[in-house]
This record gives sequence, structure tokens and C-alpha cells, in this order.
Amino acid sequence: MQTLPDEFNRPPLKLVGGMPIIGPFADNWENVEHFQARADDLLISTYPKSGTTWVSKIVDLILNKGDMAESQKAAIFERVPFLECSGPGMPSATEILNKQDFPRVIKTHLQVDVLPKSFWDKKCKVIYVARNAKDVAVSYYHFYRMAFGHPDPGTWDEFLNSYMEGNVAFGRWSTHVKGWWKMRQQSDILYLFYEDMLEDPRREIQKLLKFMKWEISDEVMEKILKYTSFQAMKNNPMANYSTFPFMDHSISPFMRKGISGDWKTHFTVAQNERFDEYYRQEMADTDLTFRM
Ligand code: PPS
Repeated sequence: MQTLPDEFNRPPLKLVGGMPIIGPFADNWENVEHFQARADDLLISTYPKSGTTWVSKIVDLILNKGDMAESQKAAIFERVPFLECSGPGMPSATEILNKQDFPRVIKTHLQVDVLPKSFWDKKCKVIYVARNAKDVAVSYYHFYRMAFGHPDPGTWDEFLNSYMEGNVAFGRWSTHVKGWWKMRQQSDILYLFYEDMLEDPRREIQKLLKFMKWEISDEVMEKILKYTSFQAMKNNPMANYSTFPFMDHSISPFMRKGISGDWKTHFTVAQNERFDEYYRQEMADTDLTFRM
């Protein structure tokens, strides 16, 4: 393991616009807030651990007509920069994006209320991916353990409490998924679900193509399905984050299980009852529903 600079060795979260965020990300907030989007930017927005990397690789391959050699020229986190990402010893994503050729594909985990205004002004297309709250909690816990930009997660029970309180990077899951769900009524947003992508990836890729106004041949579709399967991405160093600093994959791999329902191996009966009650309250004011 490399020695980590202090600023990226489990720094405390900081608040931006009321939302907790990874400490060093907050230090670059002014540049994020004033980021200038362009009308041809495509934004991929998610709450963490909801299928961001998966949909990013699919979109990258669509735009390159299934040309894997092109898509493999850099790691996915370089091809689809993470808007709010910034840290010691690395250029911030805003610096990278400001120099990047157009059109750009950009990743964000920001809540809808703190997204830089220019994305709305320029009417950018947004692909949002949501995943059920319990599987996200489990995936996020393991991610906190292996990615040192986050505070120490503590035990699973302690992490679950922090998650329910929204005291984790990017805040409450419910605020995120509900906020973006509501925004889709007035903006150009395709709202996808991780569980639907698992169930029928071809159908979901077709939705993406329609939204992006792209056409691909059957042959290219087959290639994309093959290259973006969980196993293919887990074994692909350009997709599995093995080249990203500040992560220890021996604690937990970034590409962990890639399934739905893993929460059943983590939640105790008591935790599940407590979570279900909390969930009922959090989701009482929306028609957004999930498959657990
Ligand atoms: S991040 O850090 O927020 O960008 O993480 P994100 O990419 O959103 O989510 C990581 C989880 O997505 C799973 N994953 C996949 N599942 C199925 N198929 C494919 N191709 C795929 N690629 C990534 C990944 O394994 C993480 O989920 P868990 O439950 O931890 O395995």
C-alpha cells in the first residue's frame, strides 16, 4: 500500500450547500459551483454505489460504436471525469474538464439542489441511475472500508446509522433519489434503475440509445453487452478502479458482487425492521418505488 497524504487519509466530511461531501472535494467547491457546462455535455448522475461505472462504460462504448480498443485507452474515471473530484497531488476534475474536447461525458454524485446551475441553463441531457436503498447501504459500507477518502465507517451497524441519518458523503439516499425523480418532470432526464439493468441490460441500453438519439448495429449491441457484463468489467483494469489511488482492493474490491439482494446477508432482523420503518417515513411523499 502506498503512503497516503494526510489530506486523503480518512479526512472528515465537510458540508457544501447543506450536503456532506468528501473533505478535499469541498476545498475545490468554488470551481465546481461555477463550472461551465455546455449544451452537448452528457451528465451521468447517481447516488454513490448505484451503477455509475456500469452505465459510464456502456455510454462510452455507445459513443465509440462498441470499439473496445478506443474505450480502453484510459480508465473509466479518466474517460468520464467525476465533476466534484479533487484531491492532493492530482488535478481536479474541473481542471481536466475545462481542457477536455467536446462533447464530454461527466459523472456526478451531487444532489439535485447543488448541481452547478450551468447544467440547467444549458439544458444538458442527464442519465440518472438509482438503486434500492438497502443494497446501496451494503455496497457503500464496503466502499467506505476500502476507499480512504471517506471517514472510517466503524462497524456495519454504526455505518447503517450514519447512512440513515444522511451523515455520509452526498447525504441521504432518499433526498438524492427523490430530488432527481422530481426534477425529471422539468428537465431532460432519463431515470434508470440498477435492478432493471440487471434484469434486462439490452432493454435498458435501448432506452439509453433512444434518449441519446443514437443508433447501433446488432453486432455493436452484442459487443457492448459482452464488455459491460459484471465479470468482464471486474476483470478489466480500465473499468475496475484497480489503477485508482486511495483504494485498497484487498479490503474489498470495487467490483464486489454486482447483484441485487445482497442486503439480506448483512441486515439483521432488527436492523431490517428499523430500516423498513425509516424507509416508510422517508418515501411517504413520493410515487417513486424500488425493487429490493
Ligand atoms: S461509485 O463509486 O459510486 O461510482 O460506484 P458505482 O459504480 O455507482 O457502483 C458500484 C456498484 O456497481 C456494481 N457494478 C456492477 N453491477 C453489475 N454489473 C456491472 N457491469 C457492474 N459494474 C459495477 C459494483 O459491483 C458495485 O456494487 P456491489 O454491490 O458493491 O458489488
